[in-house]
Amino acid sequence: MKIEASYLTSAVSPKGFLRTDKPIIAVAGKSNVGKSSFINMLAGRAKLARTSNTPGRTRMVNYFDFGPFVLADLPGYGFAKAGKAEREKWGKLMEAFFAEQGVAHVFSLFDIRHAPTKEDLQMVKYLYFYAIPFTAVATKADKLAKTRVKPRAAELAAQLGIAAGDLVATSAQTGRGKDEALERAEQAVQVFFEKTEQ
Ligand SMILES: Nc1nc2c(ncn2[C@@H]2O[C@H](COP(=O)(O)OP(=O)(O)OP(=O)(O)O)[C@@H](O)[C@H]2O)c(=O)[nH]1
Ligand SMILES: [Mg+2]
Repeated sequence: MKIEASYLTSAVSPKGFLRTDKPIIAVAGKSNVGKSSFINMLAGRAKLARTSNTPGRTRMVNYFDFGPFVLADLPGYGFAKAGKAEREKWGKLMEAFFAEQGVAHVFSLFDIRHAPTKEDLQMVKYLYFYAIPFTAVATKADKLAKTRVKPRAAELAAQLGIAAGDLVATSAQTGRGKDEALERAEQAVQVFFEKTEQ
């Protein structure tokens, strides 16, 4: 799939949510896990989504057009420095997002090096509870020795309570997992249109 991605718009509140006929695929995960870098990898463009060493950089929903679908870069959860008010604001924004946007699919990101946090597990529970189809993505695979990636990915899938086949190991540095993730997105687009045609 040849990708021509471009920035669309950002939303700091539900008023700003994008109205589109295209399927929306959301990218979720804790702060600093590599959501924006993952989007840039899929786009084949280094600076489409803003990345940062400072966790909590993306505070709004950023939308990117990917041709057949729209990717939504979600603000990260588990940002240690966020105060209570900020966390509540984030929670409300996310609830509204999932309630109103009718997402076709979610890429749920986890750092391959770490055991899932309480919030990571909550995210997976949430996706199951609302029956939102998702693909788990293990980011920063380049930080492990090559031979460690597959066994660690399988272990992480088990920790998340999902099938090993539903987890893709990626690296924004090497491009590992890019094609597999794009295939997942393509499948999600197909399913979305099959559903809307019924
Ligand atoms: N080595 C390596 N570093 C990565 C990878 N993906 C992201 N990073 C680094 O991790 C840091 C955070 O990446 P971002 O893409 O900004 O993370 P994010 O999830 O969008 O963060 P927030 O927007 O703050 O929630 C940056 O320093 C990236 O360069 C990867 O695959 N490999
Ligand atoms: Mg980001």
